[in-house]
Formats: sequence, structure tokens, C-alpha cells
Amino acid sequence: MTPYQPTPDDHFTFGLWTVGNPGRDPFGHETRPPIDPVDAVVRLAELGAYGVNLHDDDLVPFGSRATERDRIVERFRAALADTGMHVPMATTNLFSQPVFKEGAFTANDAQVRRFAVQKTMRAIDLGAELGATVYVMWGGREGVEADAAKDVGAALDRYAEAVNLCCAHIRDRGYDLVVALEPKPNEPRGDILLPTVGHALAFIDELEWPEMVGLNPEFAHETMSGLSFHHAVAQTLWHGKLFHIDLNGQRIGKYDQDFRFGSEGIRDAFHLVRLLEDAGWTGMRHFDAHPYRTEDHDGVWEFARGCMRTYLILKEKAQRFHCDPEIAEALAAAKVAGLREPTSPGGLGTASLDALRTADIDPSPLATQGYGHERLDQLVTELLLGVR
Ligand SMILES: [Mn+2]
Repeated sequence: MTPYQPTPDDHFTFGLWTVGNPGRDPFGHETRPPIDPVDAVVRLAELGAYGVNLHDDDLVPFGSRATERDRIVERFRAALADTGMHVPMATTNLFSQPVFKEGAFTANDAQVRRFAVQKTMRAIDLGAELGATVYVMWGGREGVEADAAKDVGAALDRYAEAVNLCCAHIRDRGYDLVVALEPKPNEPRGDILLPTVGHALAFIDELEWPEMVGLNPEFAHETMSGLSFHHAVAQTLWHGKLFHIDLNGQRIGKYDQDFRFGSEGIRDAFHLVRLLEDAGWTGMRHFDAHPYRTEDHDGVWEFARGCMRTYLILKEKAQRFHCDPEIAEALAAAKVAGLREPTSPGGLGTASLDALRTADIDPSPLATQGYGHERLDQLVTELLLGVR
């Protein structure tokens, strides 16, 4: 088999909105005609993907009548059945329509909020109908430019209420579905609520059913703020809250680029893949990215192939990282395994506290020891550059 050839076992998924992105940006019109969702399913299946994810409006145009909705869904289900493709995740578009310009779950107008929750309930029904087990919530319009216009505490009350209502709907219907919140710091709003993984993790603890809610962290969204995505995902895993993940490429400090996975931040991407593979992450490797605006449809499929191929190359690099004897030496010199040893082997009792209080620890030799990070980091660089 060709090396780095994806198969469904790799669990690669794409949003319909990713390969289907027509190349519109704030300064320019579409550069590609729309792709029929059925064609996207067929092409991605040929490339070795496991499935596709969708917003409600990606499949069923906003405002469609019920009969039209059912016809579109039936045709789409037939394509899934023909290709063996899955829909592991679904989400709601609560950002494109003008009704959501002031927010959706956190709009100041209660009728807008009710419409947003109702739209989400219907999109949850669609996701469940298509077999999704994860429901992603990205609150793209849940924010503000004019700070005087938004009471942030009240907005968080309403945000929690909306998530609770959606969880109540899932429970009431008996769906096998969990919710994954997707943090983002800004864009399209000046500031967005739940801007980072840390904010979202703390928010979950305030919900009615925190066990039903986790995160969908995105590479570009943490990186936009200059934060380490690898660290964000590691902490999400540590809390048992990695329910889904959005992979793409992004440079710090720029607009939301959503580039092909690995096109920017290749070292961050490597450490992320190493983290996911070492953790035995069994979920989807979902690409939430856009082909460059320069591309025609051939370029779209090159983009999709590139996302998966780079992941598989980095997965192999992660395996080589673990087998390389010089890297093993450097990891030992850096005392990486030492962090697994408890600081207080006896725990938190009085005897252990006394042992720590009275321990004879000389900081001088500890202060002068070197950790060999220069050598270790250079070895990682050489691994990624393909010379070892
Ligand atoms: Mn995303």
C-alpha cells in the first residue's frame, strides 16, 4: 500500500463546510462553485476518510420546508450508505443568519435566544437521525464589540441555560449524544464568550449535567491567542473532557486562517499528534480547515489529501520519536519520567507532611544541573526534517 494512505480506521473526518468552502472572504467573493454534499461524501470516501460532519444549514438550506428537508436528508443518507461513510458529529449554524447578529444563546432579546435553542434542538434531531454521537457548539456570535451593550455575567447565565436546555432535549429524546463546546477568542465578534479551553472547562462545572458536556478544541482558535494548542489538548484530556477535536493550521496573531493541517506550526502539530496517539485517543481526527482561495476543485481534494497525509506522517514521526535511542537518552537526561514520581510518595497525611517539612534537601547541586533541552529539541527538529 502507498505509504501514508488514509483508511477509515484512521478516523479522519471533514466538515461539509470545509471542502465545500467556496473561497469567500471579507474582501472577496466566492472563487469556487458550491459542492453538492453528496459529491463531497463520495470524493472523501475515495480519499480514505471515515466520515463527514455538518451544520444543519450545510445540508438543509435555512428556511426549507419539512418535505424538502426530508427529501434532502434521504438522498444524503443513501450516499452515506453507498459509501460506508459516517456522520460522527453534527452542529448548528447560529452565526450566518442576520437574526443572530447580536448573539444566539446570549442575545439580549429572549425571542432570538428561543429561536436559537429551537434551531439547535432541530439540528440535534438531524444529527441523531444521521447517527452522530457528538454535538458541537461553537458560539460564533456569542460576544460583543460594544462592551456597554452586554452584561457578561447575565450572558453566561443564559449561555449555561441554553446548554442545559439542549442537554435536557437530548435526555428527553433518549439520544446517545454528548455536547462539545468549541472555544474561540474573537472573529467574527470583537470578543467571544468562552474564549479559550480554560474558560470553557471552568464553565462546564457550572452546568446542570457537566458529565454530558466536554470540549472540541481547535488548533487555530488557541493559536490565534498565542496559546499552545498542544497544552490545551493535554489539559482537556487530563480533565477527561476531550470529546472532539478540530485540526487545522494557524499562525499566532493572525486572522482565523483555518489552513490545511500542518501547513503552519508543524512542530505544534507534531507534539499534538504525539499527544493524541500516546493517549490512545479513539475519537475522530476532524479537519476544520479551508482550502486556499486560490484553488479550483482539484486543489480542494489536494487540500483534503494533504491534511490526512500530514497527520499520518506525523504519526509515524511520533513512533520514531519513541524508538530513537538518542532521543531516549536525551529524554532521560531531561528527567522526563521523573515527573511521574509523586512529590510526596506517602500522600497528604501528617506523617508525610512532617517528612517533607524536615527533609534535608540541598538546593545547590539541583541548581547547577543541566537538563539537556538544547540537545533534545535539536533531535526533535532533525526528526521532523527527515535526517534521522
Ligand atoms: Mn472549528
